[in-house]
Amino acid sequence: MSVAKQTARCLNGLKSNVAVVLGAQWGDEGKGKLVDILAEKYEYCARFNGGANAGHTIIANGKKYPFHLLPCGILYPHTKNVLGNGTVIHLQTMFEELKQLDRDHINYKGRLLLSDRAHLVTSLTIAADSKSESSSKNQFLGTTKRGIGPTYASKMNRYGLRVGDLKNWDTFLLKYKYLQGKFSEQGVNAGSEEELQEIKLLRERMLANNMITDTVVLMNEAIKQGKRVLVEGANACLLDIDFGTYPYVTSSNTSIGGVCTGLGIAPHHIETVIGIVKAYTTRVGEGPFPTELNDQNGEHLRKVGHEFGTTTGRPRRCGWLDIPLLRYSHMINNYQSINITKLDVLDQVDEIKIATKYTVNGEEIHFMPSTIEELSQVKVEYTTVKGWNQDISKIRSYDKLPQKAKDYLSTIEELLGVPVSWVGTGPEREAMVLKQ
Ligand code: 2SA
Ligand code: GDP
Ligand code: MG
Repeated sequence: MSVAKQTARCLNGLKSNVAVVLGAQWGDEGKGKLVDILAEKYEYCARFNGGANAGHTIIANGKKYPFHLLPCGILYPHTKNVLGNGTVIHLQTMFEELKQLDRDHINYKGRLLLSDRAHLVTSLTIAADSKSESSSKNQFLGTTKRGIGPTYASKMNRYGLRVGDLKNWDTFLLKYKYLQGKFSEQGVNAGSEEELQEIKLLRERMLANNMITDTVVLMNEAIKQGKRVLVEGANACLLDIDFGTYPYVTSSNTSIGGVCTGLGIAPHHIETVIGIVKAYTTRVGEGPFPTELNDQNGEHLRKVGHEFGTTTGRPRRCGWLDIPLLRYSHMINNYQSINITKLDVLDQVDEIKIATKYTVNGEEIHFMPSTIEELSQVKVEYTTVKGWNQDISKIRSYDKLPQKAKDYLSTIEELLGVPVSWVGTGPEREAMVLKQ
């Protein structure tokens, strides 16, 4: 297939064999919604990173599903849903989420598969996260306190607990106790017989339902057989442990490289990478944010966009769209196209600003600098575009969008050099416009 045809075929993710959906900013762009929409056409939906820190919201059939661990393809009965080796799983949270599926009579038997290489989040790593965030000796990062950092740290330290360890309860017990000792050395005294009993019961359910498997083989066999695989990123590029605003980041590779290491699939299998870009910018937790609005405009975006954490309920910080940040994000992930989400949140904004340039001492810098000290020194230059002052939340086709909204989208395309494929006009599954 020619490169031109390949690109056109893979632009919006509807026809590619392996497509990846990634957050392009600081998270909460609306990844869950596009994953849910695309999953209708895919056989597999796989998470490669993160854990229950993520909050991916789907609004479908009049119901709201705020998923933290379950892949967003799970609502379709034909899909298989995978938590890959790069994820960190708190079993109690996962089974709690499954209760909503039970209530809605969504059968997930045989459709939820956990990598035997994925790591387990326990009360030990959760307690360590909370302790680190509340100690005055530590830098406060504003984590979700879901145990993510300490679980990945235990993995790197090579004493983590893996899902596969659950296959043999005696082995698991030994490893759990060993981990308890390790955390106790760090002054974290957690873990309990009660938790062990909880895990034991959940383990039995998982083994009875063949939920634990070698997902590396599963994914590669699926791809070899031409089955369609949709990959769901959690968190986002600027929260990546390597490429994000370190140390104000999460502890996984949230960007394209994480797909390969977090699922065990080779890069050349990936046909489409779609970046999810909110029509403005938000971030939750600490860390630099060059286009942040600490004024009425920021309040307006938070209120109209319901910008509160899906996992913790924390108010999200809001600001204008930031092109230098997105250019950097695009350099890392090489998006074939982007999905602009929450365009409707700008409906009543008279003048919309877009950050076009960062300068330091009058000199333009083209990308996000690598240190937060440098980032805090950047001056941001903006361009202003007129708002459309019209309710677009019921619009379902690109042609019907107001001209000024189309102009906003074209300005983003030109400044970023990436086509827009999808446009979100409201939170519901149906409120998505296909542009190309
Ligand atoms: P962690 O818990 O160790 O991953 O936190 C480290 C940083 O990563 C940020 N982070 C997030 N940012 C946006 N959304 C996330 N998910 C939730 C949501 C957040 C919530 O969907 O709204 O409910 O508060 C998420 N998860 C992690 C976090 O804020 C830290 O800056
Ligand atoms: P994710 O973590 O990237 O999946 O995003 P979250 O679910 O944390 O946050 C996105 C929020 O915006 C959710 O409440 C979604 O229901 C909502 N949402 C997604 N797309 C749109 C959209 O186009 N318009 C509006 N108004 N809300 C949206
Ligand atoms: Mg979220």
